[in-house]
Amino acid sequence: MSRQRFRSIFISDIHLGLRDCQAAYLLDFLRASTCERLYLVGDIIDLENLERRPWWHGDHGAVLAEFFAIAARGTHVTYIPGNHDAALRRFAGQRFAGIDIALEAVHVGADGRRYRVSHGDEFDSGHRAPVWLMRVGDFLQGFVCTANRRVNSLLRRLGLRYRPLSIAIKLRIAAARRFIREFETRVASAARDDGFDGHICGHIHYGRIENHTGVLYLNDGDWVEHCTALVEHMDGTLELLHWTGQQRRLGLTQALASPALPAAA
Ligand SMILES: [Mn+2]
Repeated sequence: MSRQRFRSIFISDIHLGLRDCQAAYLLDFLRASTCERLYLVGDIIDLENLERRPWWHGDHGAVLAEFFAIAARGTHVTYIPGNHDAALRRFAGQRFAGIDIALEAVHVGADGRRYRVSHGDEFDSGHRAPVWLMRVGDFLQGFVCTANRRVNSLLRRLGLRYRPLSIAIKLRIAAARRFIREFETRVASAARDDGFDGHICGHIHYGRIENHTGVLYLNDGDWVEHCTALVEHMDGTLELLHWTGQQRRLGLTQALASPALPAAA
């Protein structure tokens, strides 16, 4: 099988060690692609969950082995820990088996655009939700994941394609829409203040490419519910891919042709 070549691949929120991690789809994507630069944009291993509920699956180890194999083939691999693998942040600046650990990175696209790359939890709103509300949120998230798993195993048995349930649910909840919009705005305005052309992050499990008046907000999504990766083509075009079995372009995917943006000042 010939692999699809990308200049860069950005993936995050894989949550290895969490039952709902879609490791098999991710393995399929990694084995079908090659790239010059691979950015692991946080929440790769869910150390936080592993501490509470130790659980592991062979596919999850295979994903880690694949990352090391990719680095060994000469791809620059950068691992930017997120809040669920924050324990790895203390190794920032070090290199393990060809994988560089960093708190954030600057990616220069083939078209010369400069993107800040970070997990994104630093943009969480300062207002903390009450603990009881966070518990309800955790419960709902678990419920959506379980429902997602059941609906999709049914779809698979019927020979239909994987459908991320939670995108549909989140988009129908006004509070979720507001949360996503406010997060995006904080990320994009910080990128503008610091003179970047865009910011590439993950964290909120909602893949998206959005132009905030000349500054790009790019979220690579997750591999728990949506199975999305942000890829940079050889000409610098960025695209959000949905990968479950066969490659699909998600409804919300936008390929962004280089001339579409005004040059950043
Ligand atoms: Mn996160």
